Amino acid sequence: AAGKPVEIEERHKLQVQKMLQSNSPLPPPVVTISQYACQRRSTLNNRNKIFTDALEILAENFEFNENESAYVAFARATSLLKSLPYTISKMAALDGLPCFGDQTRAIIEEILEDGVSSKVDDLLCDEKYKARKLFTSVFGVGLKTADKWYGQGFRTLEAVKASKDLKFTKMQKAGFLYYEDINNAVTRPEAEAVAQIIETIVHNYAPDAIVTLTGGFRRGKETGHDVDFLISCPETMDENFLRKIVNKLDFRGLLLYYDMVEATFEKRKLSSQKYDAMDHFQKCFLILKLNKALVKNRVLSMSSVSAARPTDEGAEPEVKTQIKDWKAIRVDLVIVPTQQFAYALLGWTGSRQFERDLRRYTNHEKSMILDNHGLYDRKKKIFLNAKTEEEIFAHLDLEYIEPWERNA
Ligand code: DCT
Ligand code: MG
Repeated sequence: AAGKPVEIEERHKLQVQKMLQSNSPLPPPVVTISQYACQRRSTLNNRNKIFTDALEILAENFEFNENESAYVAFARATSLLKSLPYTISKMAALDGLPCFGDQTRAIIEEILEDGVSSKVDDLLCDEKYKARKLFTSVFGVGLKTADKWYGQGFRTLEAVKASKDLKFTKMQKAGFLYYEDINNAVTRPEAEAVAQIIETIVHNYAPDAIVTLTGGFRRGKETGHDVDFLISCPETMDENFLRKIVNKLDFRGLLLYYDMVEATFEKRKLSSQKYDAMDHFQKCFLILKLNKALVKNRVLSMSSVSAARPTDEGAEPEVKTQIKDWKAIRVDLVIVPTQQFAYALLGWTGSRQFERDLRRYTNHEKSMILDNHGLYDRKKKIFLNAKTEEEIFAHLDLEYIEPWERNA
């Protein structure tokens, strides 16, 4: 039956029980594995990486092709594997587990037999897939633009940049300018250095404001593609608050790019919410110039030393070495009213799959609607307040899942 955790097969159960018993002297309860990521604990210790890496690549390609049902099937199978406390070593280990269909099973079977998936190998050599990956790796380039460039015959970033016919948005220009830095994962010490800067500026204007690091770093990840912050304030915040912060960053020479998105208050379409519909909070997508000297435990590498080009053709080819002492970092700042903070924190902590399943569970199992602003009970026709994430899980009759267990 949909929604009920699927009972796993007997020998499987014994395997899981043995693992649980090693930590606890009590006999464990009957082990069931839910089809919903929000009813599983998924730490960063992924014991099935060989399978999830392959399935994730295939899932991404289905997403590119807008094959929603195949994408969902592959994303759910991937996520389930990430939650297992053991490595899949034979096909029988999948018996009784939810979230697997013929297609995902076939991939796992091939990897068990050959160590690789031929579908993945083929895809990694596929012209269109490679171009889509490459082009969407530029900040500001989405699938539509990537496909347009591919359709026009472009295959490399050099060719795109050199084209005289293409027009780029302000965002894409920044994406090309800081391409290397942005595609180099942000490390935790870098995220902490950014947090220091943001906190200092925020507290300068509002001593009571709270700056919370969220996204992947809150889930315990050591690296990320950006740094996500929620900013909330007990008092009503001045509507120019975010602008003041951005101006201050600019004044201090730390602002390389920004895109301010104003809060929208239109009536929410409660029934037709898509999982990745963004929220209505005022936010700013930034690229900051982070001084490397501010990063603790930094490793000095040769890549930070670049030769400066002579400025004009006729000049002596004087070779100067200049140390680039900063790194461009993608940062998201979101302004959140205190009453909605717990919901925003739950939404922005992720992972994407955890959020999707949390909303699906809420909708299908509880007849409620969850988004980054609140929780609506469709039967009682009321919004449910929550001060903490724990209270939201309780409203949903879910066991609390810690942020580091949400790496679904
Ligand atoms: N989010 C979401 N749906 C989206 C985009 C984001 O629910 N379509 C949520 C989940 C994660 C959070 O917002 C932050 O988004 P990202 O920064 O894209 O994800 P991340 O987990 O922080 O990944 P990374 O570590 O690469 O930054
Ligand atoms: Mg992030």
